[in-house]
Amino acid sequence: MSKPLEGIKIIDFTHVQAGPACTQLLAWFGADVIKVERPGSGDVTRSQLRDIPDADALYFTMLNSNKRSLTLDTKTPEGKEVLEKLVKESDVLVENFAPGALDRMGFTWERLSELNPKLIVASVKGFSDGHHYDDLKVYENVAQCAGGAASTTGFWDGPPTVSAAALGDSNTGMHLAIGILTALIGRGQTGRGQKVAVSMQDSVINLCRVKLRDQQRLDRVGYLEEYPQYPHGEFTDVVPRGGNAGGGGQPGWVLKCKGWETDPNAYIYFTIQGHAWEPICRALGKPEWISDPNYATAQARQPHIFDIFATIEEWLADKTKYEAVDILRKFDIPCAPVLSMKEIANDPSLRASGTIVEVPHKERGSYLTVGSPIKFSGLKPEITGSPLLGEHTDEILAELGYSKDQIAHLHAARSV
Ligand code: CAO
Repeated sequence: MSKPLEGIKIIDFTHVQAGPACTQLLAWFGADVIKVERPGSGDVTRSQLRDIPDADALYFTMLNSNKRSLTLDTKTPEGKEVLEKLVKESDVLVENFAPGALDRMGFTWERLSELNPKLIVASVKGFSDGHHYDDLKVYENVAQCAGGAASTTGFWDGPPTVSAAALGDSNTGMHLAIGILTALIGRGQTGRGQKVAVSMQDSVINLCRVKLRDQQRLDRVGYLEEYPQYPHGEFTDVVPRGGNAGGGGQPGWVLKCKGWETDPNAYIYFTIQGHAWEPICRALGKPEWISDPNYATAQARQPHIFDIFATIEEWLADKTKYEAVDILRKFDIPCAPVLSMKEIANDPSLRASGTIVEVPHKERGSYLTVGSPIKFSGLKPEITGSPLLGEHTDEILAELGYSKDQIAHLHAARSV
């Protein structure tokens, strides 16, 4: 099966999570992704949170599959020369260094496009260029706080809360991948590369647009009827934290099932979708609620929505989360069990679809990783293990035209 990005060469000058998540995705779809790493140490995640002494950590292996690794000290003259050769032969350079680091290395946008006018230079930064915080180094949770996610996540009586989902990192990488693919199509039209920049703050804001919707509704009417604060609680002039309430027009909540006292994930998410009210009442054995004016409309239900959830929890008390969903699915009620990472790791459907995959690794043995969440009719991405540090250095240097002696000299000078 041919891969759509075959023939696209990418210099992967990324580290930690935001950049590597982007280039890994492009590698799955066929691009030749060359991860450029500092000799001796490499990407810091190789050694962060190790579970096996001296072997690459899962943090690294799960974000760098399908890539090749080239060690290169781009601060030495020889290292710069290798990078320049690579730039001339590549389609894309992706980086997520601290602001100004690439410029300090001597590889400004002007210099890179002079070396290769067709090159696309793609960057992740914490804040966008010109922003009053554009000098800051940024990690995941910083971006979640700066992008509006933290102020709107959690419970009203608790502090701003960050999500476990990598809204700042992997999400930004996905945005950058879209930018790169767009620039590649643009290059087909103009023959020229361009600079593509995505900030972590902007990427979080993009996912928080429903909260900006709510801010404007709150400004206009002073309350938000789908939040738990309505109608009994207080609203201030900012979007509050809504606990586990649904983000759209459908009230929902995380509800206890059988075993919740000992199992931290014995819960389901239950959504009270307006037009599903009748089947919900039938499923719960409460047919009298269908025509009761206190329950019949969403507006009538909202003042006592938590009493309704409490009644549903009584119904759930003798059912496991799986049994409950099996009953509710027959009534077309949108719901799902709250799944632990252990359950996700062992889920046969996720294994069958290639979303959770086991891949071999030269040092670790096999490990689990997340495969492509994007499914195609004409492409089944094959996930391979991540490269060892510098595993492909000699091979890549030879492809660039370096002789065996020259490669030996680069090693001796510690430039690769
Ligand atoms: N050869 C020589 N030098 C190299 C090199 C190589 N192959 N690779 C990196 N370096 C150098 C850089 O040039 C930089 O040098 P200077 O500081 O002298 O310019 C230095 O290594 C450190 O780079 P850095 O500042 O990017 O790394 P850091 O660990 O201090 O900061 C991070 C990490 C992530 C906070 C920062 O890179 C950043 O803010 N990136 C942008 C936002 C981002 O992507 N954050 C998400 C990270 S995922 O959670």
